[in-house]
Amino acid sequence: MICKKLMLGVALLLAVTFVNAQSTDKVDGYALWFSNTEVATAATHPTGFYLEGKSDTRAIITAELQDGLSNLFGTEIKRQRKVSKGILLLITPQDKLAANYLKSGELDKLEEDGFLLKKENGMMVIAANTEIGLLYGTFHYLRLLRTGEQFPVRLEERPKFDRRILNHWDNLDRTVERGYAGRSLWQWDELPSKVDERYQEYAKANASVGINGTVLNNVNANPMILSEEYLIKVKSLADVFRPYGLKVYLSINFSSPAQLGGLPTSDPLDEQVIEWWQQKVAAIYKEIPDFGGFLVKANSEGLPGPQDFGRTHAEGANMLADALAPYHGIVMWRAFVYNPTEEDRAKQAYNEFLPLDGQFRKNVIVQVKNGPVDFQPREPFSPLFGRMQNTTLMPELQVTQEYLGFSNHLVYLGTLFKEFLDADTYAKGRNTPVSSISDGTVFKDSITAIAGVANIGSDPNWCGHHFAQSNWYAYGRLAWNHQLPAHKIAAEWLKQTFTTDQQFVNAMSRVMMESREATVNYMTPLGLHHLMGWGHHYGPEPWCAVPGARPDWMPSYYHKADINGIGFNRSSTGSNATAQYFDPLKSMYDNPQLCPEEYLLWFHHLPWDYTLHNGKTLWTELCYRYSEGVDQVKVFQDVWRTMKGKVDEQRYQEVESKLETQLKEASWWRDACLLYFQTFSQQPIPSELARPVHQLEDLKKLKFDMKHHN
Ligand code: BDP
Repeated sequence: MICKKLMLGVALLLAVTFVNAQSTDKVDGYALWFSNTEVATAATHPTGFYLEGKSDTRAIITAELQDGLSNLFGTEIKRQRKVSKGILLLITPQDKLAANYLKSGELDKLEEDGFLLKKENGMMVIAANTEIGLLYGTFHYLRLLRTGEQFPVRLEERPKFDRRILNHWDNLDRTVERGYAGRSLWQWDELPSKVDERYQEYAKANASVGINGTVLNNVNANPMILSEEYLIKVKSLADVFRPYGLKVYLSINFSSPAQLGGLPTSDPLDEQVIEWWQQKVAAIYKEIPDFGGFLVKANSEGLPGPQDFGRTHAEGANMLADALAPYHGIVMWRAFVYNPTEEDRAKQAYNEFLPLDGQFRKNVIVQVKNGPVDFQPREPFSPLFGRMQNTTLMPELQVTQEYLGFSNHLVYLGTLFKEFLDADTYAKGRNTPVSSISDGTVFKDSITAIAGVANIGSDPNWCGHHFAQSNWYAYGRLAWNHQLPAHKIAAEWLKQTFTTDQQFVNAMSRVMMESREATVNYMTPLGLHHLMGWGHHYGPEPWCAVPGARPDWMPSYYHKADINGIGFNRSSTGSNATAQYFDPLKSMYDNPQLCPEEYLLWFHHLPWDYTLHNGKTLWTELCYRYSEGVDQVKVFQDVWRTMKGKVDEQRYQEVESKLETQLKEASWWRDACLLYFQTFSQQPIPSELARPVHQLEDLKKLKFDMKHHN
């Protein structure tokens, strides 16, 4: 308790530091979307706030309100001992005063995490069924103030997904797989004796956008995470996160019974193995009574799994699910599986999982990446969504920019997430988008969930690029409400992170909204994908051919460029991946004339002089798209320059320098791809477009140094 009080004290101190930092013009981004402390003049301020009782969560609410309101209104606003007119009242049905301020059944629809904001009897009221709901309501109110909105007359909010989870791909040695913001936040060597105050800031940031779960370690899991030594460390993190409503989950290695427990096998049907897991789960819950469950990557990219013992994914998942069920734990079983076979990689997860539909326990959720390949700048949605109708599915989005310029490129992913969530699957006729397939609307799943692979590290600004914070933010906001428009989230984030200056917000939200499309243009336009270098996944290497490497890890597997044309024929005359979709998508995707151009080369191999809808040939259009991508980044740079003075100097300079890198690398992508594909198309780059600034031979010699990007 003393320790918690101390931590809260530290949090308060930090909050004060943020205000000061702003005024000295040095803002390193540590304060995330709490950076902007402009005074909320437009809103009426409460005379104080009232909330009953004591608990860790109530203490957090008190500190957030006391700080937040006092900073925003420039006058001290305190917790009061009595309810009076003009006050902000926070209340749950368990509170003593509930009967006076809540009608019976008023909060029924809000479930556990929802909240109600209402104006009543001259008071502003935040009500929720749980303390965590109150905390979410508090953050929502503060967000309204920070974004210049009024307290609503009545607003009910309830999350679309029950579990809104971050997946950290963090290793126990503090390296981060596909992490570009320093080292892992988790200082395993210091835990549990030293608990860094940053963990609390992390939990706060998550709670402020409604994220309520975190998988601490990499899906390529080290069995050691389940050792007694590490479980004590995990417990200490869970204790910090609990009052923020953030549950801890772990990635497990399927062969832990053998590797950690010393058993002769990890066969999921073996009695000893079953018992080993039961005991392990019991030991976890003894330390962490609200532990969330396991995330499992099995029989994927060389990791062990049930198939090593002739068992199915369902048998493996169910064994773990049975061990977790008595404690209400869940298993998130990943569908990211593919092998170097003759079969198109994009079809494999579907082929492997669909036959298992209906065989999973109720507390198993199959976690499916948004696209059928792997987090490319653009992919169509995975056809498992909508097809697997008797299994709970959860989307896995990638917040970290593995294939989108790491933390060097400004790429707002709100638009990518939305494109996926809004994509109509046609599983039950028109208007059955991925979002309603996975949020329980269409299939009435008992648990609903969504995951985002985190982009967070030990860098002072958490995400490496100041604008990459917006992707963490947008993921959380969409996990809460996938109906929010991407531009609204961008504007919200800009206002809270920088300034509410309308010119700034308008201009920079336009940049953010265009940024992902620009990246698709300069990296992988018209449905191209997987053109990056091997291993690091950073720069362009469409020519990459590593002797002995798996063909499905090489770009040529995907672009299939030759003198006849370019693209992967996944139509009925090719791999027939189009058949995995429901009609009308199936027939649209199957026909190059009807296929949306953004997926053209995903589904078709077409001649260089194939005519597109705008009358240009495929080769010419590729040249245009690549050039447009570069031009878009130039515009982003110009717009940012006009923002000088509107934001603090430190973040201004840091973003400016990242944009310079992005521009350089956008033209690197354009030149590499166009010059390489030109060796097949044998056609000139249209004279009206900028000339390449590189030589193909020089680009091929470039060696990418990962050290500078971690
Ligand atoms: C790929 C990453 C790899 C991950 C894998 C996964 O390149 O590092 O381990 O996905 O999701 O995107 O398991």
